[in-house]
Amino acid sequence: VIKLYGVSSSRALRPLWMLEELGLEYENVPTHFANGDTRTPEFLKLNPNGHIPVLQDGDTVIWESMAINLYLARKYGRGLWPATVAGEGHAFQWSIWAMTELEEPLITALVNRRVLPEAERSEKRAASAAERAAKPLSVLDGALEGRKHLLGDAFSVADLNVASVLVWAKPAGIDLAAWPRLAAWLDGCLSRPALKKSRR
Ligand SMILES: N[C@@H](CCC(=O)N[C@@H](CS)C(=O)NCC(=O)O)C(=O)O
Repeated sequence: VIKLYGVSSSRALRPLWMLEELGLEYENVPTHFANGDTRTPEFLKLNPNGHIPVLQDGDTVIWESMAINLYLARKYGRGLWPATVAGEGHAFQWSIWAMTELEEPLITALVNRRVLPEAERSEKRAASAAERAAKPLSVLDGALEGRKHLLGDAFSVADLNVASVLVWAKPAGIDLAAWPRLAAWLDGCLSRPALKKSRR
């Protein structure tokens, strides 16, 4: 049985979305990021980093949200996994790019506009993060020129992984109107029924 540790109000949304997309049976072990669940000796055995999400698939334990999704798509998701080695390279590229180029400015804006108690928020930090996000957002918009999805016509693990980071754009108050291709592609990704199911 597949177990996914985490809660959907966290980065665990990413593999929950993937699990729903693949129609797999799994158990969601509720593990919260803010109540000590990620510091118990049992949990630290699974992920010594003390973070959610963690996937347990039989004897295989994987942490890091993007790695979990690449693993799941490779193992179970013929339709979401690229058909060529070049496509696999691009799936890795977009997944690592989402984490290294896109995630930080988005989460900084989100935290300073939504997550922190009001007194601790900084609109200055949020606005500067939103400015930093413009560069990767332009790159993504450019990559979508002439194609429906990141790897071509079909929705794939690359789209899911990048869109699962960009779910933060709206709550972070980042206006995507300047990047119409990106905005349309993101709307398509975020309206997938599997994402709705993963948000419990
Ligand atoms: N790069 C990791 C980050 C994981 C992470 O920071 N998770 C947060 C929740 S979104 C967490 O577990 N925080 C609680 C803690 O560190 O104890 C991933 O994408 O999986």
